[in-house]
Amino acid sequence: TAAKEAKFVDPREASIDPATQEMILRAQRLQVETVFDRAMTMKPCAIGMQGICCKNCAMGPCRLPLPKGGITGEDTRKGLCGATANTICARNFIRMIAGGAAAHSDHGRSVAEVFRSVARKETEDYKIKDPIKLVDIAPNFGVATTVEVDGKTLDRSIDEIALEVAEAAYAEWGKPEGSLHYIKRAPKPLQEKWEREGVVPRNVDREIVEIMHRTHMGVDQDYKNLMKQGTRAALADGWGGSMIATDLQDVMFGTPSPLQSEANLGVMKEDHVNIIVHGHEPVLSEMIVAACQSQEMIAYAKEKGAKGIQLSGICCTANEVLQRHGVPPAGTFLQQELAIITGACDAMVVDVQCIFQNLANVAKCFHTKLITTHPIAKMEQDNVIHIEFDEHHAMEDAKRIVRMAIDNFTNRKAEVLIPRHKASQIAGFGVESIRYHLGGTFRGDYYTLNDNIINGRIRGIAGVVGCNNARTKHNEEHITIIKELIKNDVIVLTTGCSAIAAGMHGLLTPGAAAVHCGPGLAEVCETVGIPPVLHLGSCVDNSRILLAATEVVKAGGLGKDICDLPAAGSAPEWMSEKAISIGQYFVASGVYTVFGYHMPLEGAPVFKDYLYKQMEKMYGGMWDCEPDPVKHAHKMIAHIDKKRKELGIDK
Ligand code: SF4
Ligand code: MSK
Repeated sequence: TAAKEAKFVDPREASIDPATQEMILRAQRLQVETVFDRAMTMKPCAIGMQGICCKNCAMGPCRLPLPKGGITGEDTRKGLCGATANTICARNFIRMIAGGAAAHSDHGRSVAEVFRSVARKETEDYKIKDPIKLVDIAPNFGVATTVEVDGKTLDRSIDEIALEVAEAAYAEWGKPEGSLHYIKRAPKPLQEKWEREGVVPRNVDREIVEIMHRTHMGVDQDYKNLMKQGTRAALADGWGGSMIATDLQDVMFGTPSPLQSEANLGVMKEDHVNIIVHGHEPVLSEMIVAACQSQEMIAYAKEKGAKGIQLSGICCTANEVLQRHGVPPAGTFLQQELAIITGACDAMVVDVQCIFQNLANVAKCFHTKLITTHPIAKMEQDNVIHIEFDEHHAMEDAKRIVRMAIDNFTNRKAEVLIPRHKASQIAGFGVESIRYHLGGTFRGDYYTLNDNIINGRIRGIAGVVGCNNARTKHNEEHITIIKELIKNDVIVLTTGCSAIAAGMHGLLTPGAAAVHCGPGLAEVCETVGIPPVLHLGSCVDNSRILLAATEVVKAGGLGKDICDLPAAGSAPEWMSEKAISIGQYFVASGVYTVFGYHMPLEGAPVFKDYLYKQMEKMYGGMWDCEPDPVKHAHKMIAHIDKKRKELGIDK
C-alpha cells in the first residue's frame, strides 16, 4: 500500500480527534495510505453527486446535470428511454433504501436464524439471557404467554414461547400474506397514515425485491409511486428487520443496561494481545467476548508473554459488545485502518458492513491477522484469513480465532505506537433504562421524561446517529451538533458511529451535563445521574429510538403521534445506504430528519421538494440537509420549538 506519489492530507484538516491525527501522521511517515489520503486524491463525480446519473440499462449511463442557473421553463432533460430527472433521482434514492434495508434486515435474519437454533435447542453456546424481554415481545408476534387450564390462567413455558416467537419472527421475511407484526407497535394515528398512503410493509424481502423490480429499466416512472415503495421498504427495515434484530439480540445476549467503559484508540494496550471486532452482527463477537474472558485463553496469552487480552471494537459490532459487556470501542468507521497502524492489533475480526477492503492492504504492512468470518463477506487479497462462523459450534470458532491472535502476539514487527487518547463513558441505554432512570415511568413524576419536556427543563429530544464520511472532517459535525443541542436543553439519543464519536469526545458522562448543557437539561441529568447524551446502541438499534418515541407518545401529554413530539433526527456525517433507509423510516414515522454533508438530490429539484416539503403532509416528518453543523442544530431546535408551540408548552 506504499503510495509515494499520493498527496497526503493535513491530519488537522482530516479529524478533530488527536488520536486520529496522530495515527494519520504515523501512516504518512510509514507511507501507508489511508482513506483520508484517498479522499484528497479522488474527488467525487459531480453528476453522481446530483443524483441524476442512471446506469440501469446498457443504453446509458445517461447523465442529466442541472443546467447552470437551474431550470427556467419546462424541464426537458431526459435519458435515452425518456426517463426524467425526477424518475432517475427517485430510482437512485430508493435503490439506496433497498441496499440499506437489505443490510439491516439480513442482519436481522441471521439473528432470527440463530434464535431459531436456540429455541430448537440445536446449539449449546447461546441461551435465552432475557426471558422477560421474550415474554414482553411475544404478544407482538401473536404468541400467547399464558394458557387457560381448568379455568385458571397459567404461564406458558419459556421454551414453548421461544419456539413460536422464533417461527413467527423468521416468517416476517417471507410470509405470503398479511403485514409485518411490529407495525402494530406504532402509535395508532401513525398506523392509519401508513394505511392511507398504502405503505404498510407486507414482508421484509418482498419490499426490497419490489424496489429492484420497479427501478429496472422501463418499469415505474412516477417519482411519487417510486417513493411510496421506498417508504414501504424503509418501514420494513425500521419497524421490521432492524427492530426484530434488536429484540432477539436482547433476548439472547441480554438487554443492555448502563455500564462504564472507555472509547478511542487509547483503549488498546501494548502489553496485551489486542483483538478488534469490526462490523455489525454480534452473533460471533458475543462468543469472542466469552472466549477472551475464559481462563483458558487468558492463561494461553500469558504463556506467550502478554499480560492479558484486550478486546475492543470498531463500528457497530463495537457498539453491540459495548452495550452488553462494556467492551470499549477503539474507534469509529474512519479509524478502522488506524487501529492496525498502531502496530499493536494482533487480529482484526470482521463480519459484515462498513469494512474497508483496504484493511487487507494496511494489514500487509504490519503483523495483523485480518480474519473474515461471514460467508457473504470475503476479501480477495491473499493475506486475509477466512474462518467461517457457524452458530452450531460458535465457541469453538471463537476460541480458534482468539488463539490465532494470541499466537500472533510474538510476531509484532513495527514499533508499537498506541495514541494515549481515550475518554470514559457510560453506555448501555435502551427504552427500558431510560424509563427506569427517569422515574420508572414516562409520565406522572418529577423525574420523568414527559414531565420534564412539558415543564421545559428538557426542550426536546434529538436522535443523532450515523456514520463518518471521509468527505467531511472526522467527528466535527457530530460533536458540534450534539454540543449545540445539549447547550439548548435538547436531550440527545445516539447510535452507531455518532455514539462512538460522542463517547470519544467525553459527551457520554454525567459530568458532561455541567460543562456542556443548558441549565434545564443539566438539572435533570444531575438529579437523576445520567449523561445528556444517551448511547442507545448500534445502527439496527435505531429501532430503540422509534420505540422510545412511541413510549413518550403513549405516556401522554405530548400529542397523539410521533410527529407531534418536540423531536428531530440527524445524521451529520452520513455515508451508507443504510443511513438513507434509516432517514426514510424516521421521516415516514413523523420525524423531521436533517442530514449533513449533502444529499444526492440537487439535480432533481421537484423530487427534492417532494422529500423536503410534501412528505410532511403525508407522514408529519420530512427530510432536510444542512452541512453547517451549527445551522444544522438550530434547524432541529427551530422544529422542536415549533412543536412545543403547537402543543401549547412553549412558555
Ligand atoms: Fe438511460 Fe433510461 Fe437506460 Fe437509465 S434506463 S440508462 S435513463 S436509457
Ligand atoms: S457502523 S453504517 S459507518 S454508523 Fe453501523 Fe458506523 Fe454508519 Fe457503518
